[in-house]
Amino acid sequence: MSWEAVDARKLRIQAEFEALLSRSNARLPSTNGVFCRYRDAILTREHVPLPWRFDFSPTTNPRFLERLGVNAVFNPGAIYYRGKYLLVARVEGADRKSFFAMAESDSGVDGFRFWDHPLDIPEGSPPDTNIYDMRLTQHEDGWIYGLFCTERKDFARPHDLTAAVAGCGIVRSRNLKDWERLPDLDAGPGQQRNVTLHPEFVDGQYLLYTRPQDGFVDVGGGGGIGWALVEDMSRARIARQEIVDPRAYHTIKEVKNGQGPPPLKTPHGWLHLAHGVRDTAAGLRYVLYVLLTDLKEPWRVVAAPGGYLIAPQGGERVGDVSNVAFCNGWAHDPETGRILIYYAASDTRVHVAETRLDELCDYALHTPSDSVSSRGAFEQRQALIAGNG
Ligand code: M1P
Repeated sequence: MSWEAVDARKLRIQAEFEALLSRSNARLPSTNGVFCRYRDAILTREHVPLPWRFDFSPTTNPRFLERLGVNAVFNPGAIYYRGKYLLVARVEGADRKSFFAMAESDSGVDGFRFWDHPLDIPEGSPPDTNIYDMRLTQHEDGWIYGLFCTERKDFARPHDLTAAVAGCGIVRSRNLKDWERLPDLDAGPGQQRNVTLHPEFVDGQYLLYTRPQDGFVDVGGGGGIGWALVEDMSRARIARQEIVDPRAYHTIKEVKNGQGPPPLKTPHGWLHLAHGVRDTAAGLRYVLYVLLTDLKEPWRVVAAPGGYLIAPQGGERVGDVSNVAFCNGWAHDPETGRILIYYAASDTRVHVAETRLDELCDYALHTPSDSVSSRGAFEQRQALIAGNG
Protein backbone atom coordinates (compact mmCIF):
# COMPACT_ATOMS: atom_id res chain seq x y z
CA MET A 1 0.00 0.00 0.00
CA SER A 2 1.42 3.38 -0.88
CA TRP A 3 0.57 6.12 1.58
CA GLU A 4 -0.25 9.64 0.54
CA ALA A 5 2.61 12.07 1.26
CA VAL A 6 2.17 13.84 4.60
CA ASP A 7 1.88 17.32 3.11
CA ALA A 8 -0.59 16.16 0.48
CA ARG A 9 -2.74 14.52 3.14
CA LYS A 10 -2.66 17.63 5.30
CA LEU A 11 -3.76 19.79 2.36
CA ARG A 12 -6.50 17.34 1.41
CA ILE A 13 -7.86 17.20 4.97
CA GLN A 14 -7.87 20.98 5.22
CA ALA A 15 -9.62 21.30 1.85
CA GLU A 16 -12.23 18.69 2.81
CA PHE A 17 -12.84 20.50 6.10
CA GLU A 18 -13.40 23.85 4.38
CA ALA A 19 -15.64 22.25 1.74
CA LEU A 20 -17.77 20.67 4.46
CA LEU A 21 -18.18 23.91 6.36
CA SER A 22 -18.97 25.89 3.22
CA ARG A 23 -21.56 23.43 1.92
CA SER A 24 -25.11 24.77 1.58
CA ASN A 25 -27.87 22.69 3.07
CA ALA A 26 -31.16 21.98 1.31
CA ARG A 27 -34.60 21.97 2.86
CA LEU A 28 -36.53 18.83 1.97
CA PRO A 29 -40.24 19.00 1.12
CA SER A 30 -42.53 18.42 4.08
CA THR A 31 -44.88 15.50 3.91
CA ASN A 32 -46.89 16.21 7.06
CA GLY A 33 -47.00 20.02 6.76
CA VAL A 34 -45.80 20.33 10.34
CA PHE A 35 -42.05 20.45 9.79
CA CYS A 36 -39.36 19.99 7.14
CA ARG A 37 -36.16 18.08 7.49
CA TYR A 38 -32.90 19.24 5.92
CA ARG A 39 -30.75 17.06 3.70
CA ASP A 40 -27.47 17.24 5.59
CA ALA A 41 -26.52 16.86 9.21
CA ILE A 42 -25.50 20.31 10.43
CA LEU A 43 -22.87 19.28 12.96
CA THR A 44 -20.76 16.15 12.90
CA ARG A 45 -17.40 15.10 14.25
CA GLU A 46 -15.94 16.22 10.89
CA HIS A 47 -16.93 19.80 11.82
CA VAL A 48 -14.56 19.82 14.78
CA PRO A 49 -11.65 22.18 14.00
CA LEU A 50 -8.50 20.42 12.86
CA PRO A 51 -6.27 22.15 15.48
CA TRP A 52 -8.40 20.45 18.15
CA ARG A 53 -7.45 17.08 16.71
CA PHE A 54 -4.04 17.36 15.08
CA ASP A 55 -0.69 18.66 16.20
CA PHE A 56 0.34 20.81 13.23
CA SER A 57 4.01 21.07 14.21
CA PRO A 58 6.30 19.21 11.79
CA THR A 59 8.78 18.89 14.65
CA THR A 60 6.57 17.15 17.19
CA ASN A 61 4.25 15.52 14.64
CA PRO A 62 6.24 14.92 11.43
CA ARG A 63 3.73 12.31 10.25
CA PHE A 64 0.76 14.62 10.87
CA LEU A 65 -1.08 12.01 12.91
CA GLU A 66 -4.34 12.78 14.63
CA ARG A 67 -3.47 13.14 18.33
CA LEU A 68 -6.89 13.56 19.91
CA GLY A 69 -9.70 11.88 18.01
CA VAL A 70 -13.34 12.94 18.23
CA ASN A 71 -16.05 10.33 18.33
CA ALA A 72 -19.28 12.29 18.00
CA VAL A 73 -20.97 15.68 18.16
CA PHE A 74 -24.53 15.66 19.41
CA ASN A 75 -27.24 16.88 21.82
CA PRO A 76 -26.65 20.65 21.53
CA GLY A 77 -28.34 23.36 23.55
CA ALA A 78 -29.43 26.19 21.25
CA ILE A 79 -30.19 29.86 21.31
CA TYR A 80 -31.07 32.50 18.72
CA TYR A 81 -28.94 35.35 20.00
CA ARG A 82 -28.31 38.74 18.41
CA GLY A 83 -29.20 37.47 14.94
CA LYS A 84 -27.02 34.36 15.14
CA TYR A 85 -27.85 30.72 15.70
CA LEU A 86 -25.64 29.34 18.45
CA LEU A 87 -25.32 25.74 19.53
CA VAL A 88 -23.54 24.46 22.62
CA ALA A 89 -22.72 21.00 21.39
CA ARG A 90 -21.67 17.94 23.28
CA VAL A 91 -18.35 16.98 21.72
CA GLU A 92 -17.32 13.50 22.71
CA GLY A 93 -13.68 12.55 22.31
CA ALA A 94 -12.43 9.15 21.30
CA ASP A 95 -11.84 8.66 25.05
CA ARG A 96 -15.61 8.92 25.71
CA LYS A 97 -15.27 12.18 27.66
CA SER A 98 -17.52 15.01 26.55
CA PHE A 99 -16.89 18.73 26.62
CA PHE A 100 -18.94 21.68 25.43
CA ALA A 101 -18.17 23.75 22.36
CA MET A 102 -20.06 26.63 20.74
CA ALA A 103 -20.86 26.48 17.03
CA GLU A 104 -22.25 29.52 15.24
CA SER A 105 -24.19 30.04 12.02
CA ASP A 106 -25.96 32.91 10.28
CA SER A 107 -28.59 30.77 8.62
CA GLY A 108 -29.17 28.19 11.37
CA VAL A 109 -29.25 25.38 8.83
CA ASP A 110 -25.73 25.37 7.44
CA GLY A 111 -22.33 26.99 7.82
CA PHE A 112 -21.95 26.07 11.48
CA ARG A 113 -18.41 26.75 12.66
CA PHE A 114 -17.03 26.08 16.10
CA TRP A 115 -15.46 28.99 17.91
CA ASP A 116 -11.67 28.84 18.19
CA HIS A 117 -11.71 27.10 21.57
CA PRO A 118 -14.12 24.80 23.40
CA LEU A 119 -16.08 26.40 26.24
CA ASP A 120 -14.16 26.67 29.48
CA ILE A 121 -16.65 25.27 31.97
CA PRO A 122 -15.25 25.29 35.51
CA GLU A 123 -15.05 21.91 37.17
CA GLY A 124 -17.70 21.02 39.72
CA SER A 125 -17.25 19.95 43.28
CA PRO A 126 -16.73 17.04 43.58
CA PRO A 127 -15.09 16.96 40.14
CA ASP A 128 -17.32 15.86 37.27
CA THR A 129 -16.27 12.75 35.34
CA ASN A 130 -18.38 13.65 32.32
CA ILE A 131 -20.58 16.61 31.44
CA TYR A 132 -23.13 16.73 28.63
CA ASP A 133 -26.51 17.78 27.20
CA MET A 134 -26.68 21.48 28.06
CA ARG A 135 -30.04 23.26 27.94
CA LEU A 136 -29.65 27.00 27.40
CA THR A 137 -32.22 29.33 28.91
CA GLN A 138 -32.26 33.08 28.43
CA HIS A 139 -33.97 33.93 31.70
CA GLU A 140 -35.87 37.11 32.43
CA ASP A 141 -33.46 37.73 35.33
CA GLY A 142 -30.88 38.78 32.68
CA TRP A 143 -28.62 35.71 32.80
CA ILE A 144 -28.25 32.97 30.24
CA TYR A 145 -28.19 29.70 32.15
CA GLY A 146 -26.80 26.38 31.04
CA LEU A 147 -28.12 23.33 32.86
CA PHE A 148 -26.40 20.07 32.03
CA CYS A 149 -25.85 16.57 33.21
CA THR A 150 -22.85 15.97 35.44
CA GLU A 151 -21.90 12.36 35.86
CA ARG A 152 -19.66 10.88 38.54
CA LYS A 153 -18.67 7.43 39.72
CA ASP A 154 -21.11 5.88 42.16
CA PHE A 155 -18.78 5.30 45.11
CA ALA A 156 -21.52 3.43 46.96
CA ARG A 157 -20.85 0.61 44.46
CA PRO A 158 -17.07 0.76 44.10
CA HIS A 159 -16.68 -2.58 42.32
CA ASP A 160 -19.30 -1.89 39.66
CA LEU A 161 -17.39 0.17 37.12
CA THR A 162 -20.54 1.03 35.21
CA ALA A 163 -22.25 2.49 38.27
CA ALA A 164 -22.61 6.26 37.99
CA VAL A 165 -24.58 9.08 39.54
CA ALA A 166 -26.19 11.71 37.33
CA GLY A 167 -26.95 15.19 38.63
CA CYS A 168 -27.66 18.64 37.29
CA GLY A 169 -24.75 21.05 36.86
CA ILE A 170 -25.47 24.76 36.47
CA VAL A 171 -23.53 27.55 34.79
CA ARG A 172 -24.52 31.06 33.81
CA SER A 173 -23.14 33.71 31.53
CA ARG A 174 -23.85 37.23 30.30
CA ASN A 175 -22.06 36.85 26.97
CA LEU A 176 -22.00 33.09 26.25
CA LYS A 177 -18.19 33.21 26.48
CA ASP A 178 -17.45 33.49 30.20
CA TRP A 179 -19.24 30.92 32.31
CA GLU A 180 -19.70 31.01 36.06
CA ARG A 181 -20.20 27.62 37.65
CA LEU A 182 -22.83 27.53 40.37
CA PRO A 183 -23.31 24.69 42.86
CA ASP A 184 -25.06 21.65 41.38
CA LEU A 185 -28.77 21.36 41.88
CA ASP A 186 -29.60 19.86 45.26
CA ALA A 187 -32.51 17.62 44.35
CA GLY A 188 -32.44 15.40 47.44
CA PRO A 189 -32.07 11.63 47.11
CA GLY A 190 -32.03 9.95 43.70
CA GLN A 191 -30.56 11.12 40.43
CA GLN A 192 -31.46 13.76 37.86
CA ARG A 193 -31.02 14.14 34.12
CA ASN A 194 -32.73 16.35 31.55
CA VAL A 195 -33.24 19.27 33.93
CA THR A 196 -34.35 22.46 32.13
CA LEU A 197 -34.91 25.98 33.43
CA HIS A 198 -38.18 27.71 32.51
CA PRO A 199 -37.45 31.18 31.04
CA GLU A 200 -39.75 33.22 33.30
CA PHE A 201 -40.25 33.59 37.03
CA VAL A 202 -43.25 31.83 38.51
CA ASP A 203 -44.43 33.37 41.78
CA GLY A 204 -41.07 35.12 41.96
CA GLN A 205 -39.20 31.82 41.82
CA TYR A 206 -37.29 29.84 39.21
CA LEU A 207 -39.14 26.87 37.75
CA LEU A 208 -37.23 23.75 36.80
CA TYR A 209 -38.43 20.84 34.74
CA THR A 210 -36.84 17.75 36.25
CA ARG A 211 -36.57 14.05 35.58
CA PRO A 212 -36.20 12.23 38.85
CA GLN A 213 -34.71 8.76 38.48
CA ASP A 214 -33.72 6.00 40.86
CA GLY A 215 -30.70 4.75 38.92
CA PHE A 216 -28.29 6.04 36.29
CA VAL A 217 -30.20 4.56 33.34
CA ASP A 218 -33.43 3.30 34.87
CA VAL A 219 -35.84 5.88 36.16
CA GLY A 220 -37.26 3.19 38.44
CA GLY A 221 -40.23 4.63 40.32
CA GLY A 222 -39.54 8.06 38.75
CA GLY A 223 -42.81 8.93 37.16
CA GLY A 224 -41.93 11.24 34.25
CA ILE A 225 -41.12 14.88 33.65
CA GLY A 226 -41.43 16.76 36.92
CA TRP A 227 -41.40 20.38 37.98
CA ALA A 228 -40.10 22.18 41.01
CA LEU A 229 -39.53 25.69 42.24
CA VAL A 230 -36.17 27.08 43.28
CA GLU A 231 -35.70 30.34 45.18
CA ASP A 232 -32.12 31.07 44.23
CA MET A 233 -30.17 29.65 41.28
CA SER A 234 -26.88 30.34 43.01
CA ARG A 235 -27.91 27.81 45.68
CA ALA A 236 -30.49 25.80 43.75
CA ARG A 237 -32.39 23.44 45.97
CA ILE A 238 -35.59 21.56 45.30
CA ALA A 239 -37.87 21.00 48.26
CA ARG A 240 -40.72 19.33 46.38
CA GLN A 241 -41.17 17.83 42.91
CA GLU A 242 -44.41 17.00 41.17
CA ILE A 243 -45.04 15.30 37.86
CA VAL A 244 -46.10 17.37 34.84
CA ASP A 245 -46.11 14.63 32.24
CA PRO A 246 -46.15 11.05 33.47
CA ARG A 247 -44.75 8.18 31.47
CA ALA A 248 -47.49 5.76 30.49
CA TYR A 249 -48.04 2.14 29.53
CA HIS A 250 -47.96 1.30 25.83
CA THR A 251 -47.06 4.77 24.64
CA ILE A 252 -43.96 6.36 23.16
CA LYS A 253 -42.88 7.26 26.71
CA GLU A 254 -43.41 3.97 28.44
CA VAL A 255 -39.86 3.54 29.77
CA LYS A 256 -38.93 7.17 30.37
CA ASN A 257 -39.28 10.72 29.10
CA GLY A 258 -37.50 14.01 29.56
CA GLN A 259 -37.99 17.69 28.88
CA GLY A 260 -36.01 18.97 25.92
CA PRO A 261 -35.21 22.67 25.48
CA PRO A 262 -36.94 25.39 27.52
CA PRO A 263 -40.54 25.81 26.39
CA LEU A 264 -41.59 28.59 24.01
CA LYS A 265 -44.26 31.08 24.99
CA THR A 266 -47.22 31.10 22.60
CA PRO A 267 -50.72 32.64 22.77
CA HIS A 268 -52.05 29.13 23.50
CA GLY A 269 -49.66 28.21 26.30
CA TRP A 270 -46.08 27.05 26.75
CA LEU A 271 -44.95 24.84 23.93
CA HIS A 272 -42.71 21.98 25.04
CA LEU A 273 -40.59 19.52 23.13
CA ALA A 274 -39.66 16.36 25.01
CA HIS A 275 -38.27 12.92 24.34
CA GLY A 276 -40.09 9.70 25.01
CA VAL A 277 -38.49 6.28 25.28
CA ARG A 278 -40.03 2.89 24.68
CA ASP A 279 -38.46 -0.55 24.76
CA THR A 280 -38.23 -2.85 21.77
CA ALA A 281 -36.56 -6.16 20.95
CA ALA A 282 -33.83 -4.04 19.30
CA GLY A 283 -33.31 -1.87 22.38
CA LEU A 284 -34.61 1.51 23.47
CA ARG A 285 -36.22 3.83 20.91
CA TYR A 286 -36.12 7.59 21.52
CA VAL A 287 -38.60 9.89 19.76
CA LEU A 288 -39.60 13.55 20.19
CA TYR A 289 -43.05 14.73 21.16
CA VAL A 290 -44.88 17.96 21.92
CA LEU A 291 -46.88 19.25 24.87
CA LEU A 292 -48.65 22.50 25.62
CA THR A 293 -48.90 23.74 29.21
CA ASP A 294 -50.89 26.56 30.73
CA LEU A 295 -49.39 30.06 30.47
CA LYS A 296 -49.89 30.88 34.15
CA GLU A 297 -49.41 27.36 35.50
CA PRO A 298 -46.71 25.88 33.25
CA TRP A 299 -46.94 22.56 35.10
CA ARG A 300 -50.55 22.01 33.92
CA VAL A 301 -50.83 20.23 30.57
CA VAL A 302 -53.51 21.74 28.31
CA ALA A 303 -52.82 19.79 25.12
CA ALA A 304 -50.98 16.51 24.57
CA PRO A 305 -50.94 15.33 20.97
CA GLY A 306 -50.66 11.56 20.79
CA GLY A 307 -47.60 9.87 19.35
CA TYR A 308 -44.37 11.43 18.20
CA LEU A 309 -43.53 14.52 16.21
CA ILE A 310 -40.07 13.35 15.11
CA ALA A 311 -38.72 9.82 15.08
CA PRO A 312 -35.30 8.84 13.75
CA GLN A 313 -35.56 7.84 10.10
CA GLY A 314 -33.23 6.49 7.42
CA GLY A 315 -29.58 7.08 8.28
CA GLU A 316 -30.59 8.91 11.47
CA ARG A 317 -31.46 5.53 12.91
CA VAL A 318 -27.85 4.35 12.94
CA GLY A 319 -25.10 5.48 15.27
CA ASP A 320 -23.39 4.81 18.57
CA VAL A 321 -26.76 4.42 20.27
CA SER A 322 -29.03 3.55 17.38
CA ASN A 323 -32.70 4.47 17.04
CA VAL A 324 -32.40 7.69 19.02
CA ALA A 325 -33.80 11.13 18.24
CA PHE A 326 -32.89 13.49 21.08
CA CYS A 327 -33.36 17.23 21.37
CA ASN A 328 -32.24 19.69 24.02
CA GLY A 329 -32.05 22.77 21.80
CA TRP A 330 -34.31 24.75 19.53
CA ALA A 331 -34.17 28.32 18.29
CA HIS A 332 -37.12 30.61 17.72
CA ASP A 333 -36.97 33.82 15.73
CA PRO A 334 -39.92 35.81 17.13
CA GLU A 335 -39.99 38.15 14.13
CA THR A 336 -40.65 35.42 11.58
CA GLY A 337 -42.09 32.69 13.80
CA ARG A 338 -39.49 30.29 12.42
CA ILE A 339 -38.40 27.52 14.76
CA LEU A 340 -35.34 25.39 14.14
CA ILE A 341 -35.31 22.12 16.02
CA TYR A 342 -31.79 20.78 16.53
CA TYR A 343 -32.14 17.07 17.07
CA ALA A 344 -29.34 14.59 17.44
CA ALA A 345 -29.46 11.29 15.64
CA SER A 346 -28.40 8.16 17.47
CA ASP A 347 -25.96 9.96 19.80
CA THR A 348 -23.69 10.65 16.81
CA ARG A 349 -24.53 13.83 14.83
CA VAL A 350 -26.90 16.80 14.75
CA HIS A 351 -29.72 17.42 12.28
CA VAL A 352 -32.13 20.30 11.93
CA ALA A 353 -35.86 20.41 11.27
CA GLU A 354 -37.72 23.61 10.48
CA THR A 355 -41.20 24.57 11.56
CA ARG A 356 -43.14 27.66 12.56
CA LEU A 357 -44.84 28.61 15.78
CA ASP A 358 -48.30 28.63 14.18
CA GLU A 359 -47.90 25.20 12.60
CA LEU A 360 -46.57 23.69 15.81
CA CYS A 361 -49.40 25.18 17.90
CA ASP A 362 -51.95 23.90 15.38
CA TYR A 363 -50.30 20.47 15.62
CA ALA A 364 -50.35 20.62 19.43
CA LEU A 365 -53.96 21.75 19.67
CA HIS A 366 -55.55 19.60 16.97
CA THR A 367 -53.71 16.29 16.97
CA PRO A 368 -55.83 13.77 18.90
CA SER A 369 -54.27 12.59 22.14
CA ASP A 370 -53.10 9.03 22.62
CA SER A 371 -56.17 6.83 22.35
CA VAL A 372 -54.81 4.30 24.87
CA SER A 373 -55.98 1.24 22.91
CA SER A 374 -56.31 -0.25 19.44
CA ARG A 375 -60.06 0.29 19.55
CA GLY A 376 -59.53 3.94 20.42
CA ALA A 377 -57.01 4.30 17.58
CA PHE A 378 -59.46 2.71 15.16
CA GLU A 379 -62.20 5.11 16.22
CA GLN A 380 -59.92 8.14 15.79
CA ARG A 381 -59.04 6.94 12.28
CA GLN A 382 -62.71 6.29 11.44
CA ALA A 383 -63.70 9.77 12.62
CA LEU A 384 -61.02 11.31 10.37
CA ILE A 385 -62.18 9.30 7.36
CA ALA A 386 -65.85 10.09 8.04
CA GLY A 387 -65.06 13.79 8.26
CA ASN A 388 -63.50 13.58 4.81
CA GLY A 389 -66.86 12.41 3.41
O1 M1P B 1 -28.61 7.47 24.58
C1 M1P B 1 -29.77 8.25 24.47
C2 M1P B 1 -29.78 9.36 25.52
O2 M1P B 1 -29.75 8.76 26.81
C3 M1P B 1 -29.80 9.63 27.92
O3 M1P B 1 -31.04 10.27 27.99
P1 M1P B 1 -32.15 9.77 29.07
O4 M1P B 1 -31.58 10.09 30.39
O5 M1P B 1 -33.41 10.48 28.82
O6 M1P B 1 -32.29 8.30 28.82
C4 M1P B 1 -28.69 10.67 27.85
O7 M1P B 1 -27.47 10.05 28.14
C5 M1P B 1 -28.60 11.32 26.49
O8 M1P B 1 -27.41 12.05 26.43
C6 M1P B 1 -28.60 10.29 25.38
O9 M1P B 1 -28.68 10.95 24.13
